[in-house]
Amino acid sequence: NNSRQWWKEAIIYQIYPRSFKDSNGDGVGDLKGIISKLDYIQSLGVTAIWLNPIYSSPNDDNGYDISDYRNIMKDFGTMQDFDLMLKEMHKRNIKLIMDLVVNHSSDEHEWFKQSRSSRNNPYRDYYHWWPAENGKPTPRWSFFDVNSDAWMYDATTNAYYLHYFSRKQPDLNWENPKVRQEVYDIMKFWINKGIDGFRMDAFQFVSKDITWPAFPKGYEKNIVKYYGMGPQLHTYLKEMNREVMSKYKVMTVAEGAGSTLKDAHDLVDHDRHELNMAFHFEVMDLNNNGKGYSLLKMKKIFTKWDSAFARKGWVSIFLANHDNPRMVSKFGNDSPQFRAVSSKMLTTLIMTMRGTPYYYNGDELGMANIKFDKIEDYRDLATLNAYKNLVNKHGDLAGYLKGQAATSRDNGRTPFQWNGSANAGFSTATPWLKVNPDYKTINAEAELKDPNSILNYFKQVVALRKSTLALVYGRYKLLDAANPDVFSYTREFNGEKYLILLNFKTTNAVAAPGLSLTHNQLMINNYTAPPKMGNNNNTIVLQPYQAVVYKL
Ligand code: TEU
Repeated sequence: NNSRQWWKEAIIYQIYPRSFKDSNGDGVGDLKGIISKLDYIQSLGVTAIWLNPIYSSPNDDNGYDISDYRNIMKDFGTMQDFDLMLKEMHKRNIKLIMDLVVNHSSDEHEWFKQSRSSRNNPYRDYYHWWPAENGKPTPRWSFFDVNSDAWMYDATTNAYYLHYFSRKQPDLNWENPKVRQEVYDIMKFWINKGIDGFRMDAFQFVSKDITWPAFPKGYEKNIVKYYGMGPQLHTYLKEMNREVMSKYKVMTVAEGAGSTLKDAHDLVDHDRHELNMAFHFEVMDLNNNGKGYSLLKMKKIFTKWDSAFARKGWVSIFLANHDNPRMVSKFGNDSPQFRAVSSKMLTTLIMTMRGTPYYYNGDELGMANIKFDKIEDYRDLATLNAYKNLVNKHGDLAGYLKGQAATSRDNGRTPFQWNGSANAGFSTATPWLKVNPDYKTINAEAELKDPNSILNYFKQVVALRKSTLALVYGRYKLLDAANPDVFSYTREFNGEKYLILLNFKTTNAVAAPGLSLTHNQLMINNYTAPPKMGNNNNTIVLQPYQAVVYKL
């Protein structure tokens, strides 16, 4: 696993384009906005960008419902803007990873319009249809549908179509070789433009058992087990690898890694010729109700995944993305007292684990959850449809809103906070989603000026990661495993060794890594004063959320 690859050494910055920077005053971020901020992104030290979907879309799910895979969404600009953006990124040695959303298309895609028009249309088999004269199809649960029903009746041809996500996101039929060829052609189209990789959206769901077996009661609580890793998934991936990845220099990362370590392994074992790496969600599943989590569990999960991939395969390391609340609110502490230190501590974790770090835009400022209290403020269809569902069922709306304030995806999607001027400098118009009112103090301009800011700390840790192969490839070893407050580990490579100590608590905590700690070089510290030694040279007293990296 020490074979050097750019995508292992990369530090990937995720941009949510809708919320990054609006250049034309319509309240929505766009490609020209991104171009105008490339110097900022370069100054962070990151080496690649993963961009959420920018293709033509009616935006039922903010671009995850694509109506034309070879065009740019009107809100975001033009293909010329794209070409310029890519050129400007490459000029700065920043690679571009695009989202590939092919489990489903938009219902406004030409394929679907054809497909739904008649039962013998040549595009009929591009999607999954169930003739209504055969009765109701086997129930399937939908992530986003108001009724949670993934089968939508369509009167035109008296049939149901399948949509795991919203009813405007019909699932493509991967059993159809023509569909797969279409996808490979789309991939080649973007590769020929010069992009460097794909993040494969919901890809673990593409292969379905089209005998539609019934699932046991409550299966939707364990959806990846039932929807993930369908019978033909690996066959399709091998075919895609043959047709596309083996012929071009392009990296691929799967969103989702199945439900077992073996599933994940099978996706990214390089001898199997499928994908390069995968995002697993076990860490993200912690605190998914906003009520807290156990550090001991987190340590176990990171350690388990690291050991499973120590010899072969590669994973992504991340604590946030556009489908989650803000990193500092979910895993740290967004109170005024601890927001900065806990953000920095979490950043240190991401940048010192083995695996490619993916860092979500705005987290370098310590952006926090907006915590809306009214349904009117939300834009995410996931929140809105679940709310409607509850209204229909006369459920507990107040309780639901309280939960969403901590967990909704919109928490992670509020506009990027550039400066203290109106709308945080994101746009001259009213933004599509409210700006977090904390922008007066939490913004890029203010933080650039403050040497102790979260932003400047982020740059420092990124620089260390970039210049330290041990932090990329080095062997990971958990120390002081039973310590409920402190996460301690070493990374070791070619005779170089680093010790990382992270306090996850709001109080002082004692780290006991079991190493002699004299004469070590302190490389990173999120406090100004060096940490205090304990009673002997084997322990260190860490302040609340303190993070330190030593070179041993
Ligand atoms: O999300 C797919 C999705 O359902 C996962 O986040 C899922 O929760 C996880 O794999 C379970 O472990 C992707 C996009 O990231 C999201 O923004 C889209 O809404 C969705 O696909 C539909 O395209």
